[in-house]
Amino acid sequence: MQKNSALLIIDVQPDFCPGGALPVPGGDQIIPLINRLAAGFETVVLTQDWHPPGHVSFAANHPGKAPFETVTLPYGPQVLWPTHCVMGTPGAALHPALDIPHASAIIRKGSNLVVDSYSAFLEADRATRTGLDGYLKSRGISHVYLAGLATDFCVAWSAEDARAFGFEATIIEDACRAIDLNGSLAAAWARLAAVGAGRVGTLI
Ligand code: VGL
Ligand code: ZN
Repeated sequence: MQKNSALLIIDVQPDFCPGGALPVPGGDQIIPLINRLAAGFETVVLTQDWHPPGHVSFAANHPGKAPFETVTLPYGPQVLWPTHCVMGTPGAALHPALDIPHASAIIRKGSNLVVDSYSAFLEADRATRTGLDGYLKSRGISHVYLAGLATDFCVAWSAEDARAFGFEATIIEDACRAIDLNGSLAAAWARLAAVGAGRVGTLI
């Protein structure tokens, strides 16, 4: 892969895999492909969804609400999720089957008690940056390839923000899996097409 390209691996964590707290169907199946893809990139960044126990995105913190309902928060609509990726727990670790020793950065997101962060670049208030844009730009990266979980939430939001920050963005579809909640996957692909994000089956 060209030197100006980076692979961004989103939220490949046990809690998003079968047996985890918020399992994405087939979430673990993408790991061998991700390991092979990563070997072809000099710059690889991993993200971890990383929430405090009292996080605003957890249904358990909204009395009377159930997982997968939507509420309105000061920054907009928020899907309520089962409690997942609690910072420091085994479900929030990088998945142990990931084998990417040369990955150069790990971004943890969603640590603010009252703001979610699907995107690897910007929190859901759409204002607070994780710093990833600067990290990539300072290393001369202009094209971001994306893989991981879930296609229609954290991967899609990260790709949209990558475009907003001026990067080319390409989602590697075979290296992602979706939650697909009430049509969220089709909606995500439509938004991604609208911002000029690319979509490939696999690169290898
Ligand atoms: C994610 C729901 C809640 C994701 C994270 O990684 O796509 N989805 N938190
Ligand atoms: Zn989360």
